[in-house]
Amino acid sequence: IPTAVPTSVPGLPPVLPDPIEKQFVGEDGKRTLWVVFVLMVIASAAFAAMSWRVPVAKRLYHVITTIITIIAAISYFAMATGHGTAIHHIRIRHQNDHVPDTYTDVQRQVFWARYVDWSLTTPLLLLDLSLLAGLNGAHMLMAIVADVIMILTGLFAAFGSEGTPQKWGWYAIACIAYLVIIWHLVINGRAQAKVKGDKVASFFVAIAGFTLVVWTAYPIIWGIADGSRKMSVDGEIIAYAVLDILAKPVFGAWLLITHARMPETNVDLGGFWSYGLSREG
Ligand code: RET
Repeated sequence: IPTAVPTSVPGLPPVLPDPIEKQFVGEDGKRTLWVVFVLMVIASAAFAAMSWRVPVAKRLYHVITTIITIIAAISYFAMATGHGTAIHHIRIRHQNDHVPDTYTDVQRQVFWARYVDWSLTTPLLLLDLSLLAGLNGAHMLMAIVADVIMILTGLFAAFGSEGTPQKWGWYAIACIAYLVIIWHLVINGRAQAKVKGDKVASFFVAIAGFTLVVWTAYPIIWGIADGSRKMSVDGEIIAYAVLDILAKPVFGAWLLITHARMPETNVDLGGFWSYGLSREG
């Protein structure tokens, strides 16, 4: 049976053969996205309910933490329904010794909705930690700006071209920004937390240590999945799902429950936060 060979029609773009490899989301990935969406909704409702048990003046961590899981829920809804995703075309070059190089064309699905989520939620997670430590405004702002740079350059890396300095260049910049964040948490955060007393200091070391371990897994997963393409799209979804649950609902529950038991963790923001409260009586 003769096979049809795509030919170019004069005046139209050339017809290319089908890309050799398609890396798209499968059933397991989709199911995982829906499960995490539901968990994020439940966490948001639980954190909101916890906030109603304390006076408005003491709801700062509750508000920040609830916003974090609400944003994650929205992002997971988008991804589960097939939004917030783009197809990234990659041409992988195979270097051969004696014959000309060959190429594999790959289409991989990249969920950019994650980066929108992370660019909003990771600064809020850092805000939670900075307030807990009692970090000053200058250090807080630097850590948060480094964080936004890390996520945006990570997004550029995810869509960077293979075989050029682009992809790994952006990745390197993102990693440097991440080191700035670690510096602020480990050096400045710890020093400031000590000023708030031993109890807050040891809680800060525990929860910031947990944060560093979980956060550091993200660039590792990225390197395996998006960097060297050694993990399927479903594998990537499942890995990030586990990390997201640890970084948001588990982190949030730990922070809010400890906050309820440890009055030393209170933050007094004064003016803005208490504006209007005195009139309510
Ligand atoms: C990227 C790739 C580029 C290099 C680095 C990264 C770090 C990402 C991190 C993400 C944390 C996300 C969290 C989400 C909340 O649920 C962008 C993967 C360093 C640290 C905590």
